[in-house]
Amino acid sequence: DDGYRLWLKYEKLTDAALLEQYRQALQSYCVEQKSATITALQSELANGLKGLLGNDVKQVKSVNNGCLLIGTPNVSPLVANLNLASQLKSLGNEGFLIKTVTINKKQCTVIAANKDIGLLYGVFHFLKLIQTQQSIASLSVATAPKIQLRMLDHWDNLDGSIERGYAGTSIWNWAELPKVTDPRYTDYARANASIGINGTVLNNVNANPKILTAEYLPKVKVLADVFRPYGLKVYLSISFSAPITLGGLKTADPLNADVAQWWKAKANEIYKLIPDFGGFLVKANSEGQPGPQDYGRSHAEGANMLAAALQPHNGIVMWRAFVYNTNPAEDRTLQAYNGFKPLDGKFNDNVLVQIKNGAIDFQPREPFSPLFGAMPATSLMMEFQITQEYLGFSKHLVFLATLFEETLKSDTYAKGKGSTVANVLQGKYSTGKLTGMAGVSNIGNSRNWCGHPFGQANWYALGRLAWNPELTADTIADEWIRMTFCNDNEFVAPIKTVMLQSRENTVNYMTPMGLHHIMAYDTHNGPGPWVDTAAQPNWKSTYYHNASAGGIGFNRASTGSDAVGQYFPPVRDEFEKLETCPENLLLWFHNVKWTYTTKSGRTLWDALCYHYYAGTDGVKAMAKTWDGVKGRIDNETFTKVQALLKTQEEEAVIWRNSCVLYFQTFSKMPIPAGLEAPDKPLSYYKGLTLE
Ligand code: BDP
Repeated sequence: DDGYRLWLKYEKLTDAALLEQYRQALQSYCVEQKSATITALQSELANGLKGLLGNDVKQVKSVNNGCLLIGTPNVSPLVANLNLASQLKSLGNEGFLIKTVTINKKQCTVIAANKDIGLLYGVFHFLKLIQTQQSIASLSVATAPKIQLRMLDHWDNLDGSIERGYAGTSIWNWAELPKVTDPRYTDYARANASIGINGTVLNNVNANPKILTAEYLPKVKVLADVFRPYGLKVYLSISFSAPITLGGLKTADPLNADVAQWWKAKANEIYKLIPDFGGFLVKANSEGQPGPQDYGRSHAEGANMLAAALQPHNGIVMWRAFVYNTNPAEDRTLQAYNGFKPLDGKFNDNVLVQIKNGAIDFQPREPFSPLFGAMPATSLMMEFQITQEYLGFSKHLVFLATLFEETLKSDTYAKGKGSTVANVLQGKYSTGKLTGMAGVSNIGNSRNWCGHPFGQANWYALGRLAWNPELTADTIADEWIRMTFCNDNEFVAPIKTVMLQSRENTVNYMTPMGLHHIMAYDTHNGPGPWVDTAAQPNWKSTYYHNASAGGIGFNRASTGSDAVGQYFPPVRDEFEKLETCPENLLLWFHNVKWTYTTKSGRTLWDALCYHYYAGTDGVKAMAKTWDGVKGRIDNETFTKVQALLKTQEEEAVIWRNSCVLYFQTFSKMPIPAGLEAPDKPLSYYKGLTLE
C-alpha cells in the first residue's frame, strides 16, 4: 500500500458475519436530487460501498428494505415526508442527520441535511461507520460543525517549493494549470470533505504577489472549480504591498484612496472568475513582510481596508497575529498580545484575527496564547501547525492531536472557570460573528501526501477538531487507525498507545520542562541549544534558555518579563509561582536553579536528564511495539514506518545527548547514575547536521 488513498481505503471487510449484516442493511440507495455535490456523493458512496462490501449497491427510485435514502427535505419528497424539519433546524448549512427510519413499513436509513454539502458530509460519516465496523442497525446521529471556517493553510510557493514542507513539492502544478487538471486535486478535495475541512489557502503567507495576476487567477479558478462540489472554498495569501508591486502605485497605505480602489478592483476581478472565493490570509509587518505599519497605520486599518474590498462579495480576511520585533529587550512572547489586544473591537465584521496556538511559534510544547479570550469584541481563529517544522519534520512519528487537544482544553478563565480555548474558538465569549481553525498543511506531492505515513493522522486530526474541538485525541486516533490500517484490535490498541504517547516522547527528547526554541538555526532540523549567533537576537537559542551556572529558563514571572500578566487570574497566579507552575512549563516561565527540588524530589538537573532519557526510551518503546505488529498490516507501510522509527530513535538520541551535554557545561553536575552516558563529546554533536 503506497498510502495514496489516505484514510479512505474502503477495503473489503474480512469479517463474514459483519459483512452479511451490512449487506442486509444496505441493499440499495436512493437520491432524488441532482447537483455537482450530489454527483460527488454518489461516486463516493458507490465506490466506498463497493470496496467495503465487495458488491455494487444499486441506486433505486423507490425505497425498499435496506435502502439508504439521501436528501434534503426541500428537494426530496421522500425525505420531506419524514418530518425531520425540527431536527434539521439546528444543523445549519453543513450539519446532517443519519437515522434508522421506517418508510412504508420498510426498514431504511436516511441521511438528511439542509444543503447538499451536509449530505456529502453525512455520506462520509456513514462510510466511516462501516470502515470502523460500527453497528448501523439503529442509528441516530445528528452533528454540525462547531466552527465555521475549517481551513488548511498551504505554505506553498509558486515555484513549487513549500516553506517548512517535508513531503515533496507542492501539489499545485502551476505550470500545467489552467489547462491540465491533475486528478489528485479531486482526491485532495475528497479527503478534506471527508473530515469537514471547508477552506484552503493555496499559497504561502510569505506571499508572492504574482498569485493575484491575470496569469495566476485563471489557474486558481480551475482549482476552485474542482473543489466546489466538495464544499471546499479557495482563499489566497496576499502581499500587502501588491498595489505597488503589481499595480504600479507609489504606496500601499491602506488609507490611500487609490490603494483601496486597487484592492476593490482586484477583488472584483477575482470574484468574476470565482464567485464563491473565500478571501485573503495576511501576514503583515511580520518577519519582513510589508504591512500597514509601514505607513504608520494599524493592523486593524490594514485589515479593514481589505475587508471592505471583499465585503460586497461576502469574502473574509484572516489577519495573522504572528508579529514580533527584533528588540531583544521586549520578550517575544509578549508582542502579539501587546500588538493586538488594544485593537479589540476595531476590526470589521468580516475580519478574523488568526492566532498561533502558543505565543512563540509551534514549539513541541507551549502554553496557550494569552490572546485567546482576551479580545471579546473580535472574531478570533486558531492557527495550528500540522507540518512538523519543530517536531522532526516527516521523519518523526508525532501524533499532534494530543498537542491540539492540550491547547483546546486549556482554561483561559476569560469568563471564569471553563472558558477553554475550545469555547473561545466557538465564539462563546465574543461579539465577533466568525469562528475558525486553520492548520498549516503537511501535504506535498509525495505519493502518500504527507511523507510519514503517520503524518496523515495529523491532517485528519485537524479536520476532526475543527469540526468538533471537544473531540479527544483518543477518539481521533482510534478512527484514523481503523480507517487507515485495519480494525484488528491487536493492532489498534498498541498503535493507539504509540500515537497517544508520541508527542510527549518528542517533548521529552527535544524540549522538556518548558524549554523551547533550542533547535538548529534556520533549518529547525535537530538540536541547537548552543545557537548564539543569529540574524536577530530573538532567534538565538540562548535567548530562550538562559542557561548559566545559576540555572536555566526564561523568567516571565512578574519579576521578569511579566508574560504571566497577560493571562487571566487564576492562570496568571498559577504560572507566576514556582510551586504552582506546571512542571511541563516550568522553564517557559521561570529561571530555575539547577539544584531546585522538583515534585519528583529530584533536583532540576536530574529531572531534566530523566526527561531527556524518558524521551529516547519512549521512542525505543514505540519501535518495539511497531516491530510487534508485523504481519498485521501491509508490508510496504510496515517497513517504511519501521525504518522511520529507526531514524527517529537515532535523532532522539542526538537531541538528548546534545542537550544534556550542552546544559551540563552550565550545571556542572553529573548525569544521574544509571543513565547511559553519551558516547560522543559535545563537540561532535555541535558539528552534526541532520539530513
Ligand atoms: C515560522 C516559520 C516561517 C514562517 C513563519 C510564519 O519558521 O518559515 O514563515 O513561522 O508563520 O514558523 O509566518
